[in-house]
Amino acid sequence: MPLWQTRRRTLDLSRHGAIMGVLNVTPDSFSDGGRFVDPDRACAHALAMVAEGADIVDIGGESTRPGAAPVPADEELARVLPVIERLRAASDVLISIDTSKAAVAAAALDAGADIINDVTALAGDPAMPEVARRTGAGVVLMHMRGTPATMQQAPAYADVVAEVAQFLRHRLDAAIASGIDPLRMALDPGIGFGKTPAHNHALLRHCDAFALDGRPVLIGVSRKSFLGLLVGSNDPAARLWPAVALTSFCRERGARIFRVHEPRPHREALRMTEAILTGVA
Ligand code: HH2
Repeated sequence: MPLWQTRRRTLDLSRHGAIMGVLNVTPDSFSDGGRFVDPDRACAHALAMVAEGADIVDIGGESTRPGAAPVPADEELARVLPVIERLRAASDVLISIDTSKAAVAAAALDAGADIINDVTALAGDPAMPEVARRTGAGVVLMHMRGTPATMQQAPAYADVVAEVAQFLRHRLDAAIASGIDPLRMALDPGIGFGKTPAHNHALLRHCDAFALDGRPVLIGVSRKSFLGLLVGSNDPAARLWPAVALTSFCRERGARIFRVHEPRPHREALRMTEAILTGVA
């Protein structure tokens, strides 16, 4: 029975999966860099995603695209805090902070965020586990090979599914050992983070392998380049339909949280898939 406890609310994901809408407050994110650097515009886009059915808004101030350079904490905070403050004042939606820095996570939680989405699985900053424990935030533990600067340099695995599952097992155990309630954790194989297209396909095909201890699995495929390869296009807009297909497929394979740029089509695919799976319209 996948329950996910976040700071203020518990999501019951047993029947319906959740949509996490992406809000990149960055000048350089790979698909929407620069569109939402103005906090009012960013907040308006977040509210539009909520109206489209986003259950969570994931706010990030540092791009993790392949080759991206790290951003200092004060710069990251200056990008995300005004947006979190505005969104929290305007809506009760769950807010997640996409960061691997403890100082950014702590300030974001103080400003009203509910979830820490950490692409380093709490290993990037030694102070992060304590922030997660003390605040009672929901936590996304994601697998990445290397760092965004290096991760796409010839990634190699003997058995990608087993190795990613083993990494997540290790990080989940470490988080539990540092005092974080297991019910607060969600697990993510990190599609595109140090993986070839074939690795991504294998991870998606076996995404049920990451539901360790019954924790909900989060999948983030939206607008990623491997989607364009199959449809023979470099245009991020052409990546929507393959991504929607994967939301449906991964829900059928047991994933429960979907990190996407366009909530409406993904939500509709999810609800249709769930009606078929459960026999309840
Ligand atoms: N993907 C991206 C960023 N954060 N977090 C989780 N848990 N899972 C993901 O797959 C994931 C993530 C990359 O996508 P995006 O935010 O659109 O781009 P950028 O990192 O360039 O801002």
